[in-house]
Amino acid sequence: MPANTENIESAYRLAECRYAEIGVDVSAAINKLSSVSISLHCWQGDDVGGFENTGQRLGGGLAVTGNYPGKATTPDELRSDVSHALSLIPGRHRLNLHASYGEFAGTPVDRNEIEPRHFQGWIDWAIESGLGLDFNPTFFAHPLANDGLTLAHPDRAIRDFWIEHGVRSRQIAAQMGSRLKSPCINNVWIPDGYKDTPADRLAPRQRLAASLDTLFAESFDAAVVKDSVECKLFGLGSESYVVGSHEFYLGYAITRRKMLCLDAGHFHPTEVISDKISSTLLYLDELLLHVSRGVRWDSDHVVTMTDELRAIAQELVRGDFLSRVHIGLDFFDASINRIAAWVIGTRNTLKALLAAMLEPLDLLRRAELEKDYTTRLAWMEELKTYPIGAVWDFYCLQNNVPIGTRWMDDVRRYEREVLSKRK
Ligand code: RNT
Ligand code: ZN
Repeated sequence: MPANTENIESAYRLAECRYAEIGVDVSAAINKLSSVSISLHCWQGDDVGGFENTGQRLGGGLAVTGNYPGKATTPDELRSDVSHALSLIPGRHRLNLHASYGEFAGTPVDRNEIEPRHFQGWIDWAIESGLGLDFNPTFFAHPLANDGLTLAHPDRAIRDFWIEHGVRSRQIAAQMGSRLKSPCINNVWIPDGYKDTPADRLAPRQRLAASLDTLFAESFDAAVVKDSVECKLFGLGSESYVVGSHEFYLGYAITRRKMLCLDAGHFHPTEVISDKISSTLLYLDELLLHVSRGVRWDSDHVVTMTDELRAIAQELVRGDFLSRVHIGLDFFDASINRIAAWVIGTRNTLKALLAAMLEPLDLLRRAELEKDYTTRLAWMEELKTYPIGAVWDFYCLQNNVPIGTRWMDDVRRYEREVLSKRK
């Protein structure tokens, strides 16, 4: 049977009946899904390269592997690639930019010199495309970050350089938020740490807290910019100690009323962020998620439909947290078509949210309260093969984006016509 409009609609009607039987309103779920915006990370499009053109290595414990042809090398190419990816994803979303993606027109502009005007092209394009923007200061891929320390550096002049970068980044984020009339989340992640066992674990953390307090001193309306801080367990070259650990930033975010960013790839391999959402939201107003996938030593594989992705989505829906949790993506894979990577990761994230929105919550909660864990388990397992795909296909149809893997036809055409012509 072909996946034409008629068949997709009738599969949807059947699915609607199956869900209605267990008290789930499918059209309400679809409505809810359409209100979720995912922030696509610009850096999947060019292997975290940016447009400073200084020839600086990536560093900061980040590594991108693969040499798939056709990566974006200019802001216009990256915008065109993001637009292409967005055209294959249902819903209205956002773009998450790094400071190193400014438009510097060939003149070197150091990190402590960036200004809103260097991001005017992105702002104009976002207005035109109806997208929100998010932002990140870039504390890596720079000579003053090559020894693996930035805001926690023992040298005051180097700390001040990076503080100034953070201050300017917030001003740029504020400009984005006010021009786009949608708060811009400015997320601070720094690579600071040590490869081997430190002699002093305390002083770098004291310096980091002080640097952050200076960086955040200027106050902005939460309607234009929201600050977030991202923790990490370890990185390449910071295996033994990371200054900005989970405890560090949890404490910082609670006492300074900042948003905490939980990256799914930044914890021990059996530790999951899905279990941290309900706890941290008891003490924080909002969270930012970096939806990613850790694989062994890497924290940034393309997001697939894992148990953890589904659990994250379930937490957001079950706890009614969608208005307090901002969903960003964070992965970089240079071994596959980069646009496909965005499409796969974003569609999966939306699909996982849809699956969570289709849960018969009353039924599951009742079983749990009645200590009927047998029923709870039986239903949780059964739901995994409920007709989620039929609802997803219908949602794609409704949103005028390709059904199933048909989006691959568009990606292949774009690859032939655009990507393969790039040097
Ligand atoms: C690094 C953090 C951070 C980066 C981006 C590029 O481990 O996850 O979010 O991935 O800033
Ligand atoms: Zn991250």
